[in-house]
This record gives sequence, C-alpha cells and structure tokens, in this order.
Amino acid sequence: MAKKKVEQPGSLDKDQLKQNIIHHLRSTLGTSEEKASRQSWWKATCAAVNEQVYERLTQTQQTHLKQDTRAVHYLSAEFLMGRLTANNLHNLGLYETSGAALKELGIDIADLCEEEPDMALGNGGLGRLAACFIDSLATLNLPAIGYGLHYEHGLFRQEIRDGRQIERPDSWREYGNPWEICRPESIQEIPLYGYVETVFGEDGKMKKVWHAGQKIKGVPWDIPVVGYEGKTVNILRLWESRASEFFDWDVFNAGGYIDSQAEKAQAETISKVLYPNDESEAGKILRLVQQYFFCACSLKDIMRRYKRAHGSDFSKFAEQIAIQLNDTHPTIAIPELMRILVDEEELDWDAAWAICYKVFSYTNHTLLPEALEKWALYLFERVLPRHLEIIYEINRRFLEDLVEPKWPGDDAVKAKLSIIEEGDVRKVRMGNLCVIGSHKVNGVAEIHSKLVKEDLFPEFAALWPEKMCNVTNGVTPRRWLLSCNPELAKLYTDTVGAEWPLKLDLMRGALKHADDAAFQKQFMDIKRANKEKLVKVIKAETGIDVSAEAIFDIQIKRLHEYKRQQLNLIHIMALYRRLLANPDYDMHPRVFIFGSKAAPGYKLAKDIIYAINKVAERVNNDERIKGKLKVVFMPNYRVSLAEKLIPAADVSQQISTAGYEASGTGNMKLAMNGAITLGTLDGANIEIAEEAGAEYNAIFGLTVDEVKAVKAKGYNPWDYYYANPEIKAVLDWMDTDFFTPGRPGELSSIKRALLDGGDTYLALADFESYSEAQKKVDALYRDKQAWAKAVIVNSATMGKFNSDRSIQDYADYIWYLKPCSVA
Ligand code: GPK
Repeated sequence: MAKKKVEQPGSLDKDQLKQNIIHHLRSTLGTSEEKASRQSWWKATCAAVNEQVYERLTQTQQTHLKQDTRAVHYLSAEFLMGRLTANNLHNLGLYETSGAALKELGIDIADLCEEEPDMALGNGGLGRLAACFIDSLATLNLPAIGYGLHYEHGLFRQEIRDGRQIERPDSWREYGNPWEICRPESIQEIPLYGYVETVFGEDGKMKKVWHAGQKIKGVPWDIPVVGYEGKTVNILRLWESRASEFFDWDVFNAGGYIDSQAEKAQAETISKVLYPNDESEAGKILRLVQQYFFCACSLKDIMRRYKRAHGSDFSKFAEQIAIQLNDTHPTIAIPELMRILVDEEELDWDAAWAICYKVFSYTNHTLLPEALEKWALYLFERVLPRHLEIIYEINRRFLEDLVEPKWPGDDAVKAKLSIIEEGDVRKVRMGNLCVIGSHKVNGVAEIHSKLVKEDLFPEFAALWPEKMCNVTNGVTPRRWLLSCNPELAKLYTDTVGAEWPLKLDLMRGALKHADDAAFQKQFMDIKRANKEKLVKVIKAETGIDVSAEAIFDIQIKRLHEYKRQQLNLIHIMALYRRLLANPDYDMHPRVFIFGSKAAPGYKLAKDIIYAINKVAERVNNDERIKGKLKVVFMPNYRVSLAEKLIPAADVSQQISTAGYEASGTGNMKLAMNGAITLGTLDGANIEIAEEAGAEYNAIFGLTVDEVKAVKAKGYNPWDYYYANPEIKAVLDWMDTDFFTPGRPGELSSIKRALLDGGDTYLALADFESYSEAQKKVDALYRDKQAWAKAVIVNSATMGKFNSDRSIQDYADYIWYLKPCSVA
C-alpha cells in the first residue's frame, strides 16, 4: 500500500505560509503584492522558508555542540549546487504547500523557481558530487560541514555565436542570494608569502616562525544544507577573500610600495573566479593561493571549534575530526595542519603526524595525468615557504622510514614516490602528498579504484594495501528524481510507497510491474509528457523544431576528448550520409541532444562544439531526410538545464574510452529517470549494467584490458580509416565546405586529431561497435513493450546509486562517523 507522506511537525500550513510570504514581501523586500516582480516573490518565498530553515539550523548546531559530536569536514574547491529553492522546499516537505499558497497569490511555483540563478561553483561531476554528498550527509543526520570557496563568479555562462562557444561571466549573486548568510563573527586571517625564521625558545628548543608578507581576510558565507525531511540542517561554509587591515611595515619597506599595492589587489582576486578547467591543471599560482586560502580558513575554523570544547588538549582531535579531501585540490591542508600542530601548538612531530594521518582521507577522481596537480617548487616556496619545509620533512621521513626498508637502495622507486619531482623545474606532487598523508584513499567506482591501485599508485598500494579502497559514487534522488521528475516520482510513490527517496532500493518494487502493460503505459506516458515539455524548451532556446515522437538521445557532460563527443558526432554524420544515400534508410526518427561546456583554452574541445553546431545546421535544414534526424546543441549546459533534459531522455550516451571515466554520475541520473545506457564498460557504467542487467542496455566497445592491449601493440587509426569506407567518407567530409559553406577545412582539426594526432582515445577503433550498438537501440525502441520493460528495469534497479549509500560507505569505512539525531 502506498503510504501518505507525513507532514512534519512544526511545518507550516498553506495559509500560514501565504501570510509569511506576504509579510516578507512587504517587510523584507519593501514592496507590495501589486508591485512585486517575480524576483521579489521568489525572495519573499525564500525568506518565509528560511524561518523554518534557520530554526532547524540552530537546533542542529546546538545538538552537535551539546553532544560534542565527531564530524566530517568535506573540503572541496567546488560545490556545484545549482538552484536551491525547489530542493529545500522538497526536503522540508513544503513543496506542495508552497505551490498551493503561491497559486492563491497568482504565482506558479515552477515559474517562481526559474527566477533563481544557478549557483555554479563547480565545473562538472566532481563539484556536483560534492553537492549531492552534502545533501546526503544532512539527510543521514551526520554531523558534517562542507568547506569551499565563495567565488564571486562561478563557471562561465556559455553563449553560442555562429556555432562557437563564447564565454560570458557568471554573476550568480549580483542581485543578492537569499540562501547565504554572512558570518563576520567567524572571519579568519590567513598568512601568505614572507620568510621563515629559526629561533630558539627559552627551553633551548628550536622553533620555526613564519613571518608572513601579506595577510588576507577570509569572510565566511554559510549556505544551510537541509536534509530530506528536514531534521538536520548542516552548513556549507564558503570563504570570500578580502584585503586585511593588517599591514606588515617591514615587508612594505623592503618590497616597495607598488608590490604591496599589487598584493592588496590580489587579495581581493583570490575568490573572484572559479578556474574553468576540468581535469587539467594549468599550474597557475593564483590557484595554489585559492587552495591554501580556503584550506587555511577552514582549518582555523575547525581549530576554533575544537579548542572551544577541548582547549589545547589535542589527544581527542583525531577522535573528533575527520577531513575528506575532494581530489588533490585541498591537499595543502595536510602540511597546514602539521604547521598548526607543530609550530603553533608545539606538539612534537610524531604526535602531530599521527593526528594528521588519522584525520585525513583522499578521494581520487581521475587517472588523467594532466589532472594530477603539481606545483613548481620555486613558486610554491614564494607563497608558502614554511609549508615547503614541512613537505621536505614529511618526504624525508617517508623515504627513509618506509621506502628504503621496503626497496633498499632502489633510487628509481624513491624518485617515483617522492613528493618532489626532479627535473629542469622541480615540482611538488600533490597526489603523492595526499596518499602519504591520508589513512584512506578511495576511487569512485569499482574499476576506477582498481586502476588507482594497480596503475596509478601501485607502490603505494604495496606499502599500504589496506589504505586503497573504493566508494562508488551516487546521486541524490531528492534532486535527481523527486524534484526534477515529479510525475515519475509520484508513480513510484503510488507503486512502492513514499519512502523511496530515502531507501532507493524500494524502487525495485516496480520490477514486478515491468511486464505489465498498464504500468508500462503509465511509465511511458510520463516519459512522453517530459519529452513534450523539453520540445518547448528546445524551441525556446535554439529555435529548432523537434518531435517527441523521435528517440531523444542525450549526451550531456563537459567536453573532453576522452568522453568522445566526437565519436557521437561522426556517427551522426554517418547516419546522415546513410539517409542521403537512401532516403528510405530504415530508422526510427532520432534527436541527438548535446549539452556541454569546453574549457576556454581547450582548442579542440571548442572545435568539436563548433562542428556539432555546423552539422546540426545542415542536418536540421535538409528536407531530403524528412526530419528523421535532428541535432540539437543546448547552450549553457548547467544543473538547472540538466534537470529538464534528464527526465526526457530515452538514450543516455556514456561513451568514454574504457579506463578514462572514473565513474560518471550523469549515467546514474539518466538511468534512474528511465533511459537506456548506450555505454562502454567504463566507470560506473559497469555497475549500472550489473544492477540492471547488460541485456537491458546497449554496451559496446573495447574493454579496459583491450584498450591497454591495443595501445601496447601500437594503435594506428589510419588502419580504420582505410578499412572502413564510412569512417573515411565522414572524416573526408570534414575537409570540405559541406557543413561550412564557403569555408572548407573549418572542421578539419577533428579529422587531424583522429588521424595525425593518433586518436588518443580510440574513437575510430570503437566506431563500428558503437554503430552496431546504435542499431540495437533503434531496433529495441521500435519494440514498444521491450523498450518500456528495459527502461523500467533500468530505473527501478538504480537504488545502489543513491548518494546516501555512498555516504554511508564513507561513514562506515573511512570516517567512522555515527548519526546524531536532532530533536
Ligand atoms: C574528475 F578529476 C576530475 C575533475 O577534475 N573533475 C571531474 O569532474 C569527475 N571529475 C570524473 O570525471 C567523473 O568520472 C566522476 O564521476 C566525477 O568526477 C565524480 O567523482
């Protein structure tokens, strides 16, 4: 039996909420019902909801304080939050009530939610994972705090002009953001630059004193994180940089006026803008400063809270504090905690190291070598002179105490494991520091964790077999099903009860209806309605007409060669060619939809966006193919757009070269919402296929082992070019002006990368298998019942990919963290 959702005690009824919204419209927004813009209505609604949120936030904080709970501190340079209004309303159990209240005020709640700018403080999967995780932490009543940077500008807004990506600044808080609270009472001051002095204390002990050249103020902004059913409200604390009043006159006199002015301006620059490179490290010093800034602020905050309860007795520190490093971006927190404990709190080295080791753990999100952070030593030393000394000492002890006994006299192993990379420019390797300083290192899907152990860090795994582990990623079903796909959510509630957003495994209850014609119809009617809605969005955003009758085939993710949007594109061109050659070519109409941002400096990625748009123009306007093929590039892909695309997808393209996509999380969201995965055996695709059954998906391509074998043998893309006439024709097409009239060769860079460039990601090697899998998808779609069954099975078996399960794994095996119920 379907259970009715229980309204929460203390939550508001419709009339109260209505009164509160009007009250805030007048007394917080300073306007009236008659004059108010939709933006004002939105802010007034947030203010009304915030009364509830703050109440619960205070309760949570008092409970945690009173019970002196252990807590996890999730350090991440990115939190890709998206919009918060609908999410918070759902989690508070107030969505329906607010909808009804607003309706009486003449406002549609969905329109109201559109007023909110996305909080795009992240690039892609890594940042969105952090956002899902803090939702799950609050939902599971785990004491937790997210720490990051309060970027003034999040990820750029993408415009498409004549097919090309243009980057425009994002200003998410230009007109105020009702969800953030400034906390001047918790401002921190952070040192940078300067020099280290060795002094001797009265006890004769040697001490290091870091005389900073500059100090920067860190101003915390708190975003409440409301758990589902609203009991625990944790916070996400984001640091904004400001110039400090502090001024070091010695450095000023030595360094000169101009330099110090430049430093002052730079202080304000630190939290100005998110670096838009995903999985590639530019080595820019400002980024190191950003990383140190937010880690140092966060550690000071952690220390302040710890000392309030325990004074200077650090024997309980590791019992109270867990710190998760989301990729290597916050690695500098390790030497910073050592500096605090050794230099400031005067613990001896071994005691301090024992604490650090227990406190920290590290998540690796990629094997791509260009993403592994390294800092030129001479730059590092200028910014953080004391930290470099500490890193040398960590490294010396590690090499002498652990590496030498295990591999006596083996200098090659020492060189490989050292935190310092030798060479023309010596470098600090953040990945090695992370592994050495953490008690646990996890990958984000089974296969990825295996490769972390075997290929990326094999010697570290030999030293510490227990350290390396796996936590498969997950996504929050509150945002990615309940909120973005209300009709499907309702079907689940009616079918398996209202508890599924907490216990996603309950969705399996729908499996027994997978063959049932009536249930299939309900499921597919919902999909159809979602597609109809997307048809309108596509028209509004791009002017392109598409039919909901077609298969909606979606690839949404950052643009990267390894994610292989170019493989999707050459297949689209091949289909187009087949249709031109034979107008009766037998296929169900298909709409290929892309959403993707390219890093501004990633030339080939931008060329691929251009090519997609140019092919789209030509295909979409070609009468000869009778609308059987459409190509849509949705500009400015972001969380709020994903929420519209995902419920409407039939096919989920997850086509990375095996071994390169650490996990993927879009794959989980799409499957949950009733799409078939067209994917390689990579990342979490493998586990998705395990849960759903490979027969209900379209799996293709080389496996990880086969990729390795092909590369070992010496891969030659020209072989495929000459062997497969379709590949040859499509690539040669790129040199013509067919898609770019009057401008031949504008698409040639893609061909060149695939042939002269060596096709690093084996797109040509996988083309044929991909094309066959696409035919399988087409055939399956035309069998209405088989398709309906397949998407139901996929959706109903995605329980494993609830981020609550991921977080429970972290809590059990990495953080040793217990829930704390809030009254
Ligand atoms: C990995 F290393 C990185 C990075 O810099 N940015 C990023 O988004 C992604 N990731 C992986 O590419 C995905 O496979 C994975 O699901 C996601 O991180 C979360 O773990």
